[in-house]
Amino acid sequence: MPGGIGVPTDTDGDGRYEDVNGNGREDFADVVLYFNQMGWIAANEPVAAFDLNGNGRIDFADVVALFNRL
Ligand SMILES: [Ca+2]
Ligand SMILES: [Ca+2]
Repeated sequence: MPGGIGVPTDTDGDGRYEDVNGNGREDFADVVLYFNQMGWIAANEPVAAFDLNGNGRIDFADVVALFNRL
């Protein structure tokens, strides 16, 4: 993803990519990148893989959900 380090990874095996920037762990940079690339994610990635709160779309609530995991 633009601005990322590597391929996003699923750090806990739940089928969602919490490690958005692909550096191998969940960190604040993932929250920032998710926020900055929300439109890109919605357009280019499978929604289910990045819909962290499970409401069926890529939205700001997912950024909050990601932040709350830290
Ligand atoms: Ca990360
Ligand atoms: Ca969502």
